[in-house]
Amino acid sequence: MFRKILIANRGEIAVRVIRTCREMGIRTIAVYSEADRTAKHVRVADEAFAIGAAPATESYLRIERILDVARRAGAEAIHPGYGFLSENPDFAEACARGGIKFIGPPAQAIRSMGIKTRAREIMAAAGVPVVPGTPSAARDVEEAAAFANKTGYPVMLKAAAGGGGKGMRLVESPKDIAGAWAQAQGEARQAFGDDAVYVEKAILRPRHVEVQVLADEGGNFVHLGERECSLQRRHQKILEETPSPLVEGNPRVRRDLCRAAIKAARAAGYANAGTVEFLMDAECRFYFLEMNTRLQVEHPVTELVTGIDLVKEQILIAAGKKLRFAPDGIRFSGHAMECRVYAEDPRAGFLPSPGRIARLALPEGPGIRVDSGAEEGWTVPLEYDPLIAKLCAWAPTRDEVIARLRRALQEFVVGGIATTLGFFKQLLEDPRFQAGDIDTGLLEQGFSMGTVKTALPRDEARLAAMLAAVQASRDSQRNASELRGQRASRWKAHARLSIAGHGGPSR
Ligand code: MV4
Repeated sequence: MFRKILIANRGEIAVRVIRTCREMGIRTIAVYSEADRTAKHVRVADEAFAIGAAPATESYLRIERILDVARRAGAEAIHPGYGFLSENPDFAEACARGGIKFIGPPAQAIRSMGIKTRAREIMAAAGVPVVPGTPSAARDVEEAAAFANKTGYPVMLKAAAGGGGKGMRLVESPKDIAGAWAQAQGEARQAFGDDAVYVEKAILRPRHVEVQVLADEGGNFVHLGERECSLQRRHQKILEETPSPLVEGNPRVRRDLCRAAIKAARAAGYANAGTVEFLMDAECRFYFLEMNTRLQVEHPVTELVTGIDLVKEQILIAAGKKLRFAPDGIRFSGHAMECRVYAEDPRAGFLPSPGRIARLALPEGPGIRVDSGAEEGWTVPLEYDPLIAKLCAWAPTRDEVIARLRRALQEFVVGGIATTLGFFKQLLEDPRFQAGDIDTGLLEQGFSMGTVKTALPRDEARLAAMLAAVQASRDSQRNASELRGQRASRWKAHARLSIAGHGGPSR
């Protein structure tokens, strides 16, 4: 077993990985940027090393500096967390070259799943259902239009190098396809340096359902059930739960979905923890969307219903241990939900509100788990994703989880900055949400938090600049491969702000 692990990340996920390492008797090495000198993850680690200036490109994304610290400090393995370098195949390879174990999948699996058309191709060949679409990128708009005419509108244009909704355009009729094609291509080029675009039939009112898998390095696989992640805003997940209310009443769908996920992981040549994302339509037909080759933000809900520490399993797998679970050996119990509590102002179109946390009282008590890298008196840096805490709850039933979360939200106090706590209080009161009616349109349609009518503060230019900077840096944590997209993010941040300024959410 490893004696020392370096955590190449910050915030709540670094703290969370450090906790498991400590339980396993493994020493932990933190790295930190200038903006994180006083951060919690630095204090709770056994050792900590400065790696550069505040921007992620100068610190958390610096492969050589991080490997240098690992060598100097004697780390045998690196846990990348999520975002930053976690899905960078070059980093995984650099670790291997440096004789340091990357706690994650083989570089080849990261690389092939990172190219969305390649991932689709692999899954289709393996018999995993994929959305009907062009097998690879369309050559030109004529080829895209030909596909659309054949399958029928609406269709979705997507960046081949993309993922996570960047460079994506819904096209409802033939007259719109030329414009949408140019937009998708332009956005893809700016965001990924690659303008390849492919076409899929659009799934209407889809749900996002994903399956957690574990694989050891000897080719054994197990699934840990599904997570419902349909509540999103601008492709950012807001609240996740397991089991999915939609899948729950449908054991055959669950069985097929989880089998498809294992088939997908096998086809990807996978090892370690991963997630297979699916789109699900109203009839519970499901289609492979992408595979996330990392530990995900929302992994705690799976931990709460299985009792399995996913980080511990990741470390055991990386150390060459065989999976400890039989294919049908996982016991699932009760229901779990996660609210991502952000330093954002829902009344100002979810504008980031970094600043000093003057007061912080975290909820506790039965069935509550809070993963946080924030502390009272600490200033949320504006350079990174402004997540303050993941508020998670477990209870025997979904209704009880909701009641528990509502209680916990009342206990949760954050003073000094705006947060999304009030937004969650309203969401959890919503009868549609309570009924499990959480298709992806809920947040964009009727459910509002005063975002529609509240005027934005006057100093638009200053706000736009701040929003753009924050958005660019949080993108770099959410998906390092999107780093090249900072210019695009800035452009989009302006676009979003102006849309919000005209009185409503953009989708
Ligand atoms: C789609 C889709 C409809 N049809 N693909 C892909 C990335 C993800 N962030 C959004 N994606 C979608 N891909 C086809 N062929 C609709 C979405 C989508 C979505 C999917 C699940 C949950 C929320 C969503 C919000 C907007 C768009």
